[in-house]
Amino acid sequence: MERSLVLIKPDAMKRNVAGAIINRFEQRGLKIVALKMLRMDETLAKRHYAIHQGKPFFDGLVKHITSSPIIAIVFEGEKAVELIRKIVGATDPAKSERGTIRADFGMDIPNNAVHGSDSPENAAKEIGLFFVEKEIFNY
Ligand code: IDP
Ligand code: MG
Repeated sequence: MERSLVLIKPDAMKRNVAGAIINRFEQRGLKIVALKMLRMDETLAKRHYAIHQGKPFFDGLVKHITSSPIIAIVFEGEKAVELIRKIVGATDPAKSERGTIRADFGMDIPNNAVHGSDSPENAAKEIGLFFVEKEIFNY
């Protein structure tokens, strides 16, 4: 079984659609094995988005992700990383396929409702930023 990290981003939190978004993943057979609500600080945001350091949108990205509490979730399932990216849709909600989370809940590129890890390697790294192993359940 594979694990991946999902973040419900501040724009979705502020629009009260976290539950509706989490439901999308559960409906596709993904199991919640860890979950917490937290407000990311600048240090955590910069670590989580380290790959984008130096890009023109980096500062805005950090500002957005730290602008309200978020929900961090570890989902487990068969090919969880790839399946979650499919359920989430393209980065730009305007270009996301119909029925994806970003097409249905995203507003624009910065406010695209969710984060999903892009590879099993990055998923493991990202999960480690938010959770210790004893917070992740086997059931
Ligand atoms: P992803 O979330 O689909 O994996 P990434 O390229 O990893 O997309 O970018 C991380 C996040 O940074 C995106 O979800 C989006 O919110 C934001 N972002 C990406 N590209 C841009 C941009 O060109 N302008 C503003 N924000 C961007
Ligand atoms: Mg990404």
